[in-house]
Amino acid sequence: MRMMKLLAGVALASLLGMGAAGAQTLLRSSDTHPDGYPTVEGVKYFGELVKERTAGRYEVEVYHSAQLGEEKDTIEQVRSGVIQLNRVSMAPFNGTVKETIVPALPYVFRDEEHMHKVMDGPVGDQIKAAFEPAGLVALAFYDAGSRSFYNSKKPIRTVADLAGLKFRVIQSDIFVDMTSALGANATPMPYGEVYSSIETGVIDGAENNFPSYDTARHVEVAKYYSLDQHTILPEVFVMNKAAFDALTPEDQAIFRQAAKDSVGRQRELWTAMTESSRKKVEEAGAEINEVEKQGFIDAMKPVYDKHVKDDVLRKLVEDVRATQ
Ligand code: GTR
Repeated sequence: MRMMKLLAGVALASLLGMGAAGAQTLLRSSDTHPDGYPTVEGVKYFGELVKERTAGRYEVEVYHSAQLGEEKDTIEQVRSGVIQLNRVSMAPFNGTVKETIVPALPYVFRDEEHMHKVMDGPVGDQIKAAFEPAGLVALAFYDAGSRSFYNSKKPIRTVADLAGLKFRVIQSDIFVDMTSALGANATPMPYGEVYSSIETGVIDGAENNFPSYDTARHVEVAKYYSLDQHTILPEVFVMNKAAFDALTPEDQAIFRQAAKDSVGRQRELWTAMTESSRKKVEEAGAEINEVEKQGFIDAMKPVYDKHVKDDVLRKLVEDVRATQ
């Protein structure tokens, strides 16, 4: 109800062309994370740059903390133009923008530096371009570190330890298949339902990076965090394509450059928060352990066989591997 009211207000404000003080056009962006989270701050910085470089003709407002809804819903909102901008994970796009499958594959990147080289280069450009048929312009990729499993029952050290455990996974078939390939059960569900689902025992745990594990307070209900680091999947910052196409070529260049400039800021904040969140969760009682990683890597072959299923994807995976 609260969300419906908010959305009605948003739609009305767009119709009236209302903006914040002095700005002619107000652009709305969604984020599931709380204020201060590196992705929220990255988009806010983008907004500051856009405002400055367009002499206040455009202003960006970030609706953080899932005020506009869960990621799947806000993706529909930005595709249909109810909101103009959105910062989300790439996992929920795996079914609609097939190129996003590649960075979501388990252990496809050797480390975060490798991921940066790939996503800042031609492979990243090809993945960005693939968003256009879905009605979106991908403006930037932001860091999200690596995702690992955490649960309320026990430390996971080998693949065998996962047997029978139930995990919430992000909403993507790849994550479901990855978890099944490891012998555990996967339930895709919205991020906002994870805490209570672990608390009530509907699931045993979930998978995420340290800043999400920390800010969503999942550490309170699942204290065993096992560093299997199955994916190093970046986030994506998108804009509704019709809204982007309506900009003058000069403004389009300003938007693209501002997004590019926000990446450095987001990455710095990300590195700092990964460290501070890790400390915070340890203080809150998290037990963090290493895993026997090769076993996890070896178990992933069926995920590649099933999802890397055409020449475009096969070539992209080869290009990722060949990136030094
Ligand atoms: C976080 C990501 C969010 C959201 C969340 C999830 O790491 O930043 O955008 O996708 O994971 O698991 O739903």
